[in-house]
Amino acid sequence: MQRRHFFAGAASAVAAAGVSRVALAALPEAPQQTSADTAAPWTPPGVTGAGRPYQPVVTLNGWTLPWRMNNGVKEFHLVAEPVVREVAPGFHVNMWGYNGQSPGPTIEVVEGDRVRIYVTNRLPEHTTIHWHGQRLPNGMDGVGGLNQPQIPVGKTFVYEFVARRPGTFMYHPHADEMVQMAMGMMGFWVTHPKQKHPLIEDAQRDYCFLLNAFDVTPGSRTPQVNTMLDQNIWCWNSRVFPAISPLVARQGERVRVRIGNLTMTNHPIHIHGIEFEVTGTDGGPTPKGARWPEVTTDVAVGQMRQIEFIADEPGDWAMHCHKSHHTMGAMGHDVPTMIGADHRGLVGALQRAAPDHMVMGERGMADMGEMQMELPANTFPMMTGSGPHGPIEMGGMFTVLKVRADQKPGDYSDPGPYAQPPGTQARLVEIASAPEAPRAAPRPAGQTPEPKARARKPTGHAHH
Ligand SMILES: [Cu+2]
Repeated sequence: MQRRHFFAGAASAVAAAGVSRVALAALPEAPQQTSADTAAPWTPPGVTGAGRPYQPVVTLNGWTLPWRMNNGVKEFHLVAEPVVREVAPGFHVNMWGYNGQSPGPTIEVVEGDRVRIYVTNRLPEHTTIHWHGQRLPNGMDGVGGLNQPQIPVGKTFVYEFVARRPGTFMYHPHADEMVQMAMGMMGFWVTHPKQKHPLIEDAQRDYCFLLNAFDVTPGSRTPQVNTMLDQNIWCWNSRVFPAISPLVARQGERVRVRIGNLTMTNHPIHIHGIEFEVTGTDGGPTPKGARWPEVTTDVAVGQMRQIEFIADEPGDWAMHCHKSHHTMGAMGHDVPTMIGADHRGLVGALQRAAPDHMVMGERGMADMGEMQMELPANTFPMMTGSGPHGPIEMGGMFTVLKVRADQKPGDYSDPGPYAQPPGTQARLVEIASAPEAPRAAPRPAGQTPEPKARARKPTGHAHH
């Protein structure tokens, strides 16, 4: 219900009315998703168990768009529209997306499929869709102005092409891109191989998500669309930890994770506990001789990486972007570093002048993980999430890979915290008194002068 409140008054109401019910009746249904939970993998109608031609993908905190078959063509219907996305429980952001959500639903097809996609524009401005990475006729590539006229407000365009190569792709507008992507318009596309492919292994779990980011001023609900790099909400599929679903696997399974980056900066994606290989990109499957073991892979802007590993180590393994600012919620970037500052005696005076003043950061920022600080309404805290051993102090591009021996095949439910075998956890060491660590002898005062930094400019002028 909430998603209708946004922009309800003006443009979108007009836009929605512009698409007549009669015209839409001939089109495939445009299913809507209101939940931000991870949906179960979608099975085509009439297909059961082993009859399914592929292992379906699971979109983290997303869903797969159902299609209908029309004379041998798979028909889809995307509706570009304003949505309200639950980025974390209690934190809602006004976005633009598709069929009720940002990101839009994942499109999942098989190599060789003829695909027809209707795109209805219920945004307050024109749009298009570009099918990133696909081989297709030039007129289907979706760059507004170059390949096609823009899709006007209230109108429906149709795209049609054959999914010519298997792989990992995405879709997004190529119209007012800076605004439309900053507002959350994007989606995933997976094309499964038609038959056994020498470079594509069978995986028992196949996850996908997009890296995206927003700049939402604390207390507000609509992203700042002109921000280039200083976003404060770092998401996987428009969700932040602890609201990102875990990746679950049964011990010994081959797990594939497909990741696409539609932010304005790169993200080194790191998984603990296993080694993986990059088995494909948006350019196709990676030749076997060009694969090597990694625990972190950088996903640059506009790139997709498909990684695979055997989940052979049971446990709860962190999986996150390795840029530490990207595993945090909204923070004031202008907060001075207070480590080592002694606030004693200052608090009373400061609070008389500014009753809300709070002393923080003099021991580091970890206290933020458990601080019950009053925040403006609809504001995501800087550090959050807790585990069986306390606050996790993360808040953005972070989730957990959960590997269990007893997880049922095909069961994606969260098995809860990992029960570590007794004696296998780092523990407190009880010692009577800490032994002095050997230290370098202090330098006698005045004996060795501090070296002066000396830099020479190319002009030859020396600077001290
Ligand atoms: Cu990052």
